[in-house]
Amino acid sequence: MNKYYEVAKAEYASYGVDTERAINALREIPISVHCWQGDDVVGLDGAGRLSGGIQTTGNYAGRARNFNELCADLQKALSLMPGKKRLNLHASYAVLNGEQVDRDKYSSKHFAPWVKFAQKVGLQGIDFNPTMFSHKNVKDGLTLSSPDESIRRFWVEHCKACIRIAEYFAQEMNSHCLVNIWIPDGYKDVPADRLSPRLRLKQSLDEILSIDYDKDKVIVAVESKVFGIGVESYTVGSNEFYQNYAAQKGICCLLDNGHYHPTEVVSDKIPALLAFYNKIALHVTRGVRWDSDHVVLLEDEIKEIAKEIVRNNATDKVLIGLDYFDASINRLSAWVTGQRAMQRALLYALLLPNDRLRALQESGRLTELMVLQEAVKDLPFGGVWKEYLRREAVQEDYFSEIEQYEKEVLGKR
Ligand code: RNT
Ligand code: ZN
Repeated sequence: MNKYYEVAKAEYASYGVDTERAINALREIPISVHCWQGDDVVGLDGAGRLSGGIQTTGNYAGRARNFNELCADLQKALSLMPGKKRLNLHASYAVLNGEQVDRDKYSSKHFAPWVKFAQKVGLQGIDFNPTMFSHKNVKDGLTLSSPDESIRRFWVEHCKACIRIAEYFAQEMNSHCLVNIWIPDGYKDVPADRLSPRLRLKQSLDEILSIDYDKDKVIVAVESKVFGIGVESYTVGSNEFYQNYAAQKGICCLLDNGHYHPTEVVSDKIPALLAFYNKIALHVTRGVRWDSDHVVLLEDEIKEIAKEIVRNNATDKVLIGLDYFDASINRLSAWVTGQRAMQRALLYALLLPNDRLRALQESGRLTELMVLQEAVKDLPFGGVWKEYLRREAVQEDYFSEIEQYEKEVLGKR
């Protein structure tokens, strides 16, 4: 035990907080680590460049260019991340080995190398995302809502294929697989018809969900968005559209905290949805002025998100995934910094005297509630984090190892 922890433990105990319990709880909360931070969301299936209203900026040296490089980078980054981890894959990371096959025909064999990798490095499960961007069949910016029937069908088939692959992941990993549907569909300028694309999207989703799949193993989610680059005026998959759709069909909503109006917060949406849904999925990101997908840092909103998960005993209900991509700094460092920030936010929330705070609110002692909420901000959180890292057998300093990896591996690419 480190000496900082001794002090922290006693201080927290004086507020009625059990640090041991917090550490043990944190170890059990899985975080799904996105594969796409490693290669600037380019993918392995030949698209070459990113499109669909999302963008990476920067060209820091050492981007992973193939499956082996991505796995090596990911393995290194994962080794520096404490806690339980899952792998969040996009369909564009299919390992095709030269085979001429399009996304509507992808099958489990194209992802078998990822299962092998996930098992080798001890991941808890795999989550999956159909990739409906960076592809020639995104026609006029549309996929599942396209008026071109052959385009719409192609993407429906792609999503069905993804659900089947998800069943395979769930089977092999012995853990559920979240399939998250996000589409870039929308218009740069004022459309003449806002309803028809949504009706087509609804029809497409109905068709996708009509296949027989194991609903305990595969959790299908829909991710809404307010706008994208070049898609500023209208987004087919809006919040209201997907939330109603998910409620009606008994599927899951995925909330990406970069996807709402600037003063709307996901932390407040979590308890709203918990009143209706058994599962909620998250894409944790950090938007700076827009949905910029900056690396997650320990900032206020991430703490609020973590509080809502912890306070509502929803660590099993809220599926936490990361979604950011920074190409301007060392990509491994970006990965680790963001994952650790999420873990720190969760630990911070676990270390609050949540029952006491709630009791103050419920009994209307709001002056005292404010005073206590301010006081706990000064508690020695760092001492508990240090101890957690020690028990997880990862160093506090991850930068030195990454710097060395940069010299030995990334620098030679
Ligand atoms: C885009 C969405 C989507 C993607 C990833 C790559 O705005 O957030 O989730 O970022 O799927
Ligand atoms: Zn997202």
